[in-house]
Amino acid sequence: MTPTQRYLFDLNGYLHLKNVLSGTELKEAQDTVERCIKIPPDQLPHGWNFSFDKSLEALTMHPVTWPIIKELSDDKPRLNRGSLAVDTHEKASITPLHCAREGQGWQTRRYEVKNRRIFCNDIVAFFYFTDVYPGDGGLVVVPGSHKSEFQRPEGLFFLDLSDPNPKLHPALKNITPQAGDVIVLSELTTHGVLIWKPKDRDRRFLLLRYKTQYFQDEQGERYVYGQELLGRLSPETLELMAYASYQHTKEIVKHDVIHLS
Ligand SMILES: O=C(O)CCC(=O)C(=O)O
Repeated sequence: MTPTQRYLFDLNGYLHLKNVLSGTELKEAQDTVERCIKIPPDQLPHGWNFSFDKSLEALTMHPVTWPIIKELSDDKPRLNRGSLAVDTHEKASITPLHCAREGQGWQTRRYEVKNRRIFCNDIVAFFYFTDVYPGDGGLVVVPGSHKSEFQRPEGLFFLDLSDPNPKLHPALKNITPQAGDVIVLSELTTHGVLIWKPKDRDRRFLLLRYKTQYFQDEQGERYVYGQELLGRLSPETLELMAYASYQHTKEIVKHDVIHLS
């Protein structure tokens, strides 16, 4: 991580990285997503859409985000899931604010700073393929909440989850990425999703979830990898997805740039 990224992530609990994808990377990913969303969901491996094409699979270790994932996991990363999201105006409800501390066991998630590096054992990267403009809706976060020590008062932020135009509390921030941008978020940072308002555009992005390689995910059973999925992936990605002991160092973390073979 650069000193600026480290400062901002520590301050806010997330990073908004602009123009991460080159023009070619973005176009290839957009074309892939267009093809992928035409396939009936029951014919795609649930939660694993990133395996659909190398243009998406390569994003799991993109040269801009990979050093960040390595630092946050203290060089012990595991890709836990990679799914596409397409958000349209038809979803008529706000996704309530949530974070991994609530409902998944506050004891299980950590955010620490040690030896001038940040450690975080539950990370998500959102790769955006379409633009979000102020007023559209989409992701909202409570900046700084990854360090919050108090329970969030019930009903503080959203009272009516069907309201497409809620008045945002000043502690909330609506994030408006452009296509090619990436949001890296600690799952300890409280976040939710406003109703998507545009009728002529949707919000498309890839969610890549990372844990430490020795963290036993509470949803692991739901997302067992089928042979069909595993057969499509490159050895580097399979290594990224592998559980391993705390002592083990994966070959992929020794490199900042990974080429999928
Ligand atoms: O739709 C989004 O932008 C965020 C999704 C979300 O809340 C999550 O992955 O935990």
